[in-house]
Amino acid sequence: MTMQIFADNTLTGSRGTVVVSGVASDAHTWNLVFLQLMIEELGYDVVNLGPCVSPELLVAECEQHKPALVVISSVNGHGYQDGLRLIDEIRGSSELVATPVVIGGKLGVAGELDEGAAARLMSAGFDAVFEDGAKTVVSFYDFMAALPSAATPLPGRTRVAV
Ligand code: B12
Repeated sequence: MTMQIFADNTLTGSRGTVVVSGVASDAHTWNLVFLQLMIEELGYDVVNLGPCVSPELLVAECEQHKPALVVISSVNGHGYQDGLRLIDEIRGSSELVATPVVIGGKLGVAGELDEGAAARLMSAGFDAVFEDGAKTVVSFYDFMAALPSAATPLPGRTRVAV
């Protein structure tokens, strides 16, 4: 179990499990390692599924681990398309209808996604979209700080891109 000393010097046990995953077309790995280390520092146990994960495998792993959060990362430019396919599969599972799921990274081939594309990711079922930018990691920390530690649905979906 991960142990973490927070800024206020309180020592606490794991806040729950977070599944980190790449998308089907994406072979990049250091983004996933980075996210794992960052989320572990926040006191969560991380199941890192690695790159090139099919939607079917992701759903099966999430049903098994019942995570407090699922973090999808993609940097090869196809994250928007892959993300739409993947969130459809996740929300199609009766066990994962309310599980918080976020996506982030370099999601399009032409720089930052337009407003419409990010909104489509959220109306398809993502709880937040973290596009690459100077403040992305800070926004993600804020999001994590507000996250319930159990697999609890979030009150509403918001865009957290910068
Ligand atoms: C190393 C690398 C590779 C290696 C990967 C090896 C490996 N084992 O990972 C190899 C050579 C395999 C590779 C292949 C390709 N790559 Co490449 N690659 C890179 C490179 C140079 C570094 C990536 C890296 O490791 N960064 C370090 C990690 C820690 O940072 P990161 O990935 O940027 O992630 C950060 C953020 O994006 C953010 N983040 C990411 N995900 C998430 C999720 C959330 C929730 C949050 C909050 C934040 C977040 O946090 C991270 C830390 O700040 C980048 C260029 C660059 N300088 O970034 C190109 C880059 C990612 N690659 C690119 C491309 C196009 C490709 C290829 C398509 C090239 C080709 N034509 O074959 C293939 C794709 C293969 C595939 N099927 O995916 C493009 C993507 C462009 C785009 N998005 O539009 C980039 C940006 C290069 C470029 N400028 O054109 N690549």
